[in-house]
Amino acid sequence: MLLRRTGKPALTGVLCAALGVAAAELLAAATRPAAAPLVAVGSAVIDATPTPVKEFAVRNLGTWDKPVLLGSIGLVLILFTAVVGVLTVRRRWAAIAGAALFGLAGAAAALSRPAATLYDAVPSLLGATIAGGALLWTRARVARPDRRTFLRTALLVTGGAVLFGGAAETVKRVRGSAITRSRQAIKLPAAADPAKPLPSGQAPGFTSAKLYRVDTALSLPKIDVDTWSLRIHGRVDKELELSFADLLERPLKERDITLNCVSNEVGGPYIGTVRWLGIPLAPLLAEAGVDPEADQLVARSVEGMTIGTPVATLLDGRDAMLCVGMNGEPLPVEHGFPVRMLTPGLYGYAGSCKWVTELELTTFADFDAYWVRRGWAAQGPVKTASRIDKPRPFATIQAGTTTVAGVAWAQGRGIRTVEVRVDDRGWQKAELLPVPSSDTWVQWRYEWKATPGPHTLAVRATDGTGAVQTEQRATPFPDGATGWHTITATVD
Ligand SMILES: Nc1nc2c(c(=O)[nH]1)N[C@H]1C(S)=C(S)[C@@H](COP(=O)(O)O)O[C@H]1N2
Ligand SMILES: [Mo]
Repeated sequence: MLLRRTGKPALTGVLCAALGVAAAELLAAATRPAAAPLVAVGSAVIDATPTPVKEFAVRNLGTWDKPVLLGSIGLVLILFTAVVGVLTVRRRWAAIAGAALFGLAGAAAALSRPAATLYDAVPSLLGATIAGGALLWTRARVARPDRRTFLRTALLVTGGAVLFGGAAETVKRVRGSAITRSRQAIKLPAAADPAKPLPSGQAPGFTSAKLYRVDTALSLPKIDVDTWSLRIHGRVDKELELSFADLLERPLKERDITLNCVSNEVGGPYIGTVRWLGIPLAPLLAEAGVDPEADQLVARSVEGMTIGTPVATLLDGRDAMLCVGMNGEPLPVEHGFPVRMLTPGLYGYAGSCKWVTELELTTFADFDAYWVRRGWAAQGPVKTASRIDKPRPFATIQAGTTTVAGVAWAQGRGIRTVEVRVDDRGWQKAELLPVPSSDTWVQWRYEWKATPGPHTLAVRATDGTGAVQTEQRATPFPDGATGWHTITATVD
């Protein structure tokens, strides 16, 4: 009974909201993608999410974190608009109040985005006006007992929503494929300073075609290379502004470098080695003339991420660069197309801003970057770590000699030794496979004479300075996980 009385108005509320959202999405897609309300609300929620919840999401949802977030927002939206639909039957003002709340939330979210302009409120406000108008228009029809009228009304609103939504989707598609085409058309010059050929004797997987992805971008920034530019400013003698073509005129460097995320748990997957092509940063900074007092370089991306890197790490001779290529191709969109920063030896959040458009020279005292404001360490040097990849945790393996294998990393310092421990027997040296430089992980292997029964395997690395990886367990927050990766396996 209750369901019958509330079902129709609830559905109508949801449909009218869908119509408004679709209209707002269409206007934004056609004029300013950054103003699209759904992504704006999602991004605002991400920014406001407390660090422990974010950590939990990255840990337990992996790359599903974004679909789960959008799904949850959708669910809240459906519940809210269903209630507004039901209230509207009784009171006309419920439609107006509901729509206003709805529009203001979207507008506030859009305006809270780092690169927002006043216009960004417009799509949400327009969408809310349409949703509110539709609610008032359907109000009398929904109240009537006859089924035909309701059906016709619902179909009309649904049709409008599908039409607007479809058009918005098409506009986004067209823009996306234009970016894909312009990316494919880019001819990257050969590196003046090419990567050394990889030393022979590596196992498969030393470098890979794909890299893990971690970022806060709910929709990938679609950047037009022809209008993109990089501004180097702040505490410099001379501001520089470079186009993509300007960058490509400079000598390029190609390197195999391991990148990893500070959020990676011990044994976790957020690490990978790929071949990067980029413009060395130190000469650019020399050209701009960095104020000796400026100890922080803040990289800003088009969607408003800020990543702060110690200037000293960019000038100490390591291969810090502005990358334009990955694995012989222009950067993939999800890895920062057209240009990202890369600072070997620092976790991604502290040195590798994707979709970068600004480099500002400042100080750590004057500016806290995005993750620092959320409690993460201001500087993010990579900690020495190691991982067992084979056998897999809880695997059942055959008795006899079996190869235990994995990786170890301490970018910049390099890995001197890796040791494996089986149960409580002592540490045994593993064999290290060759590496091109200290900026990549090292593959290791250990021949284990596996005897029947359950076994516990642990690994630890010693870096190039002689420091042994600590056993002390630490969570990823605030400056990177520590502890020995330990797995159990059963031998038949
Ligand atoms: N613009 C932007 N750059 C970013 C991030 C981001 O959220 N936005 N995340 C950083 C983090 S935390 C990491 S670990 C690396 C991941 O780079 P990848 O996704 O190319 O592997 O990008 C860094 N650069
Ligand atoms: Mo990260």
